Amino acid sequence: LDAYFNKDWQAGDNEQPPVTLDIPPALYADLEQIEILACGTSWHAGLVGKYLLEQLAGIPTNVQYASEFRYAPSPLRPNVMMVGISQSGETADTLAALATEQQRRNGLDPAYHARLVGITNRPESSLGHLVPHLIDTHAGIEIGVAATKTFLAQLMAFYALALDLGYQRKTLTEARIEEIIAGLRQLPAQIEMLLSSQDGAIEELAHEFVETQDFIFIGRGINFPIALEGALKLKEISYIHAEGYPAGEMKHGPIALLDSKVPVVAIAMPGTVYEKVISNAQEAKARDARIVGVTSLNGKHATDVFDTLLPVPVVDELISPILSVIPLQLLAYHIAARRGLDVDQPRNLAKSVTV
Ligand code: F1P
Repeated sequence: LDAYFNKDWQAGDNEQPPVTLDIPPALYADLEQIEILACGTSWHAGLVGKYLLEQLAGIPTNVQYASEFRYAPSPLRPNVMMVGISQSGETADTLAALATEQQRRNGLDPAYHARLVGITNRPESSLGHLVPHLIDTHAGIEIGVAATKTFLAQLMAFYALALDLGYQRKTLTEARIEEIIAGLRQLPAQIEMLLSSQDGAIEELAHEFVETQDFIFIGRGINFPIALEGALKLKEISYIHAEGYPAGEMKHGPIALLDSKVPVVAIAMPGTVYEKVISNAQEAKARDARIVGVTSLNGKHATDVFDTLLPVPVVDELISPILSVIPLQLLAYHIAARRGLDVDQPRNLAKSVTV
């Protein structure tokens, strides 16, 4: 872990570690719960984080919208670690939620003291100054307003945190940690391959969706937040109405929306929930929806169900969100470009929401 994420990093094929994780062991002591606070895309990274922290480190984790939490914080509990995520490090809601939490815990029993951690690519930001402990994602600033590369980097921060906690709490074997890190190490090459092999195909595909008015994205498990993020990217930069759902929730309402005019993007990465997502995609196909599938090339039945395939390299399900989100980012980008929109400066959106 140290060799991959922090102090013992040896300069080699990369210039710096994927993230710098420098959390003192005292922050983990008697830890009972983690509260994640964020907005927008960072909130989606938090949802992936919840999955990792609960499944790998066995810590109950809540993900809260900072814009809600700041006015209605959860009841105080002891031994809670608060994790604020913000790529800009300047989002007012996230800063206010963290500051509120810090203040209301002041003067209480030490078990209730705020254990604040920030995740950002801008350690020099207000978030960097507010929190005593940072996971620096080294992602640089986002050129565009809509977060893309910093989202991948925020996910990496959660792999680092969950693996570190899982190691300390002995919920993970060393062999499993090594296996996951080996998978993470392959990501840069896999991302290069994905970008070079799929960018053109997705650009072509985007032509077919220029007039589309509604999209639905579905996913399960660790890829459910990626369905939310795919939908958000499309809203933010293409101005197309899009919703993300946990695939199993479709039958509880949203399925009524489906017809031939509403494409459904199904994130079906091979793993524990693959068959379930395929069956949800089949339900949508039976309602005449066009099905776009995000899957690895070895996904069984994929070609039967999906009208269009967005292939991603073969990857462990646990780290698949880092790859599965990329075709969705590209899709939003190319549809927006095709519509003649400014992908870097979408209307009504600010680089950092400071009010
Ligand atoms: C949060 C956020 C972004 C979104 C847009 C508005 O930003 O919701 O996710 O793309 O830029 O702000 P941050 O707290 O991660 O900087």
